[in-house]
Amino acid sequence: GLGDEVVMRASALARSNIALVKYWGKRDATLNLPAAGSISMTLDGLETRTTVEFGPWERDSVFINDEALEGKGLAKISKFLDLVRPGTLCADVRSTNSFPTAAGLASSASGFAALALAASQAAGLELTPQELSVLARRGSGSAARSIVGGFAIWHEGQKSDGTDSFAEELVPAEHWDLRCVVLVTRKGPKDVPSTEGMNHTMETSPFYAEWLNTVRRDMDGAKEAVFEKDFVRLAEISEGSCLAMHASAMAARPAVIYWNARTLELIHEVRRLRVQGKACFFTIDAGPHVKVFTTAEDLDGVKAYFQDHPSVEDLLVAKPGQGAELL
Ligand code: 2P0
Repeated sequence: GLGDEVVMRASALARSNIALVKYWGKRDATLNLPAAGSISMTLDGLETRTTVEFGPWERDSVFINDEALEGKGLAKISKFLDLVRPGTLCADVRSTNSFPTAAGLASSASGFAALALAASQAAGLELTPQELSVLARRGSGSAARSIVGGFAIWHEGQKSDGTDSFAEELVPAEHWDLRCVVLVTRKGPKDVPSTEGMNHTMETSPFYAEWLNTVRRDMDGAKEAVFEKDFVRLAEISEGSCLAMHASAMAARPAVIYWNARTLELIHEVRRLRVQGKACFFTIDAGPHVKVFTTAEDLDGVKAYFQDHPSVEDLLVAKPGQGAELL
């Protein structure tokens, strides 16, 4: 009867994350199963808020920062929504990012994590945290990690159905007061999308198998470094993982080169700053921006060093953040 009607609507918040041991390649592109595990820190303040409502409409509509999504972007969300959609209902999705899209920070991690939580809740599903991470993974691999707060490990998993490839919290945000200083090097042309970049690397790079070997070696060390708050060890492993990932991409044919001249300049600056005694290391994702990890103690020094640097267009600071939450 009328009294039974429920509003199929929910809102969720999720934060972006940055990998310390990188994800670069899929063993199953349909289920988004990674070729290896990865480890990340969830970022406070870099947030996506998403509201999903299901209703008897003709088609899904999606607005990101008040702009209607069309074409391939919309098709990707619709396909994702099919995983939780009640019957033939369609969805109205409204999503906003707290961070500038032009900063070149991945919004797919926070975006699909928030969408997975809001859409599953709106559909009346009660998923466990693991199931939620598996669902977010179907949207974007790195989104599996944004379900979790603090420091996350995304398990490679063994099964072909993907049910054991989810992220879980290694330690909560409060465990280690690290800071991530994002150095934006430019607001320029679009990069090769990471899905494309990793598939192409996997298919053509002579270094791809060796890249995977580095991940398998780095996972345990990074885990221990996080548990023990061993900054020097995490710095070595994380920079090594980043450079090995980029080396494998650069060796693809044709090459996938995400860096610009400023990226390389800033890599050297981080190394100089470290020689001067500041706790810092860099990491770089599928774009030209440089993320500098440091301690709460050395944050001011690192910020001051890069604030007015000619290779830095913009600078953002994040600390460890919480996992995805309902609003
Ligand atoms: C990471 N990146 O571990 C790596 C390092 C970028 C470089 O995860 O194809 O958007 O949607 O699963 O998660 C970005 O890739 O790729 C990413 P899909 P995703 O953070």
